Amino acid sequence: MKPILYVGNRNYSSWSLRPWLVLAWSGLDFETRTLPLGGAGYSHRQMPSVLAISPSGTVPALHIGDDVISDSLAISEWAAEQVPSLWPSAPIARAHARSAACEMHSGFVALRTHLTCNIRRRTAPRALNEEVARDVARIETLWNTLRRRYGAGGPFLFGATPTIADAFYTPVATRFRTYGVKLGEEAAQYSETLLTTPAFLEWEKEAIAESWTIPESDEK
Ligand SMILES: N[C@@H](CCC(=O)N[C@@H](CS)C(=O)NCC(=O)O)C(=O)O
Repeated sequence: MKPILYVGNRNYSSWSLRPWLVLAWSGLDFETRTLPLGGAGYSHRQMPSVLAISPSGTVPALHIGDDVISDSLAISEWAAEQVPSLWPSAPIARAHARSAACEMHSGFVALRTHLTCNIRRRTAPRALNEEVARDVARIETLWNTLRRRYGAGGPFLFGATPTIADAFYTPVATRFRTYGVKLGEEAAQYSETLLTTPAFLEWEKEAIAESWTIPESDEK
């Protein structure tokens, strides 16, 4: 039986998009099942429909036979064990890629709180508070530093092939687009690369077609 990746609403669930891209890029065979988030228990990790498939109360969750892996980075690492090109091959580049993915996984709280993921939404550019502006500046610096050092061979952070680090920053690129965040030329070009991979375009198409809404997220 092929692994099943449970994801949240494609429009809103940035954590779901990350390992879904990784699995799509890996070429591994997997099935995707979508659970609408929102309503009773949501944001407290107590939604009955999510708890039924993920003991942490969160999606994404990957079912591999009877095993459940319920964290975006752990799912991505599981894929990379089978498809090592999901990380760069040189050890120091790989360490930088892991560090970039982990910085996203454990940080950028202001960006995540104030510019929530909403793939199909477009707002007028807004003033960013100091903390969000600091997150945006840090992300631009990180992207440009990695692209200049490792990206000469292609459009991704580490060159021609997308890695887990690129997957982890794709939802960030959607937030910059949604809220009209102005980027420098290099970062804008990289952001556009993330938003035009065939896998992201497939996800986006489904996000646009979804009828479930989370009104709080559409009004922020
Ligand atoms: N650290 C987890 C975070 C997962 C997460 O927060 N998922 C959200 C959806 S994007 C969720 O399931 N929320 C349900 C809830 O909070 O009730 C990961 O990386 O997978």
